[in-house]
Amino acid sequence: MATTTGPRRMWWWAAFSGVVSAAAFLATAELLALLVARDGSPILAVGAFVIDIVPQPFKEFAIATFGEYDKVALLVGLALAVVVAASISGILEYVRPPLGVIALGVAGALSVAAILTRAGATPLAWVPPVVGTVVGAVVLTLLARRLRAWRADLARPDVERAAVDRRAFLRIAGVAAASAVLVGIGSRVATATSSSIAAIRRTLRLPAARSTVTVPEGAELDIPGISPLFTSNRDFYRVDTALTVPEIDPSGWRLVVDGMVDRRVELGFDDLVGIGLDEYAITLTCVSNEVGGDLLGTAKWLGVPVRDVLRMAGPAPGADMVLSRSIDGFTASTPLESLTDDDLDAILAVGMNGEPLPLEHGFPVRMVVPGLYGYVSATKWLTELTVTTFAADEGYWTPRGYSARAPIKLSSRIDTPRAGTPIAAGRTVLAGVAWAQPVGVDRVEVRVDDGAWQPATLSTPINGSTWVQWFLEWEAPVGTHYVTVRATDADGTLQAQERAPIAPDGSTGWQRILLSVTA
Ligand SMILES: Nc1nc2c(c(=O)[nH]1)N[C@H]1C(S)=C(S)[C@@H](COP(=O)(O)O)O[C@H]1N2
Ligand SMILES: [Mo]
Repeated sequence: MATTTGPRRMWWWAAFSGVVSAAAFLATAELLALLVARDGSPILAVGAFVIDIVPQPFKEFAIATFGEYDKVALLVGLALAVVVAASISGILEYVRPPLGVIALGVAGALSVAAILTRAGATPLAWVPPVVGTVVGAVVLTLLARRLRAWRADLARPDVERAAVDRRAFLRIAGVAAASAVLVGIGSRVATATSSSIAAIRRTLRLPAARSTVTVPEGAELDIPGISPLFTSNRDFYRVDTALTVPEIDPSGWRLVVDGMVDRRVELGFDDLVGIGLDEYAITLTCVSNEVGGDLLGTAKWLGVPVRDVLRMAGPAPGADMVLSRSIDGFTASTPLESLTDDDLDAILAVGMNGEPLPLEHGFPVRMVVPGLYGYVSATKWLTELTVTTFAADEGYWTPRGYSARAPIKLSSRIDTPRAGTPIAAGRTVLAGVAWAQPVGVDRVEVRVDDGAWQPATLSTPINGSTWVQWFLEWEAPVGTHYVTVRATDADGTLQAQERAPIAPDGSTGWQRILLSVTA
């Protein structure tokens, strides 16, 4: 027995005791976050902090590599870092107490800082990490003490005592590890599923729309594989910096309009919807959409024009920007004129495709502005509109490598056939979507290999702020062929051919796909 438990083995146990203590720390914090302050979860606060500080190229890499799972990847990376750091603290506490406990204390202090510096931190948010640190430190001290006793027995050697101390160590470690896993996972799941806001949203009845979107004849093409004219809420892309979806009770929600205004205005949810709701069809587009990408979608948004709310406050002369703020601290800089223009329906949306906004799309209120990329206009979980100037203020993405102003660039996409899926020779329908908010698409052209540009047939547009569908019939000959698409907007501007990356203000280029046509 004594010979198989040499010093090397003890180091592994020391590292293990560090990991168990860290698990006890995090699980205790999760439990208290569930009971006392939901924003007090160290894992999520540190994750959110990392999202805000990681350099832009790394963020783009993460989105490109993990797509919708970028946040899962972040949490897995964070978990690995925790395991490494915890192992080191376990070894430190074993060889040089109380260095391990000090390391744990530093980790606790860092998570308190990450939690308290979040926008809108609640008063008791420090409780979960502080109590978690204390519990983790107790577990670490107990385990390291047992481990040293066990080592001393082996050195004497006192085989019987060694067996006793070994069993004691394993018992404490086992109980602590098992309870940490159960309590931690249980609390996390309970927190995630016990959202009372989801229930409030389900029972919320919005006032009926005064007007609904009229979909003209021929607006939707019946072609297999083409993007539907309206994107369902379930399929609608999601892009934001929120690691957990903010939970806002509409009955407590307030919108503050302040800054360079004649009078500060504050509205509750009922005040806002009481202004009168109309439905607007608008295609939302993300600046991160690559040529051919799917970070855009069209919805029927139910809401109130932003101009009606701004008019209540009376923007002062000299103002040229509205900084919209989310409860989670995200901000967007939108040109004032895009929000006051009578011909452009910039709205405060409360509904999406016939339902209250889904939680992840900004419940209860978000902005939607035709013609501007989401990051400079489409603030979700909206709480404040500050009338200001581009000279005085900037939005979340501006210091992170993106332009302060960002009109959507006109573009077009091939939905079907899909590149990489072989098709049979003969009659084929090439089809997709094109967008040029807010002026609208005038023409879509398709080229096969180096042939002539052929005009595609367009669906009837709903308005200039929504995408159109297009199709072209093609007799596909056997072989491999390139298919290229490009659009021209209603002002006569041709989609830019030159490839541009998404930063700083949106990608450009014509999408070209390679199709293999078999006999
Ligand atoms: N609060 C908040 N609102 C936000 C963002 C965000 O990170 N936080 N991202 C913006 C970006 S970059 C885009 S493209 C749109 C996406 O909206 P969606 O997730 O509903 O599709 O939301 C915008 N509003
Ligand atoms: Mo975006």
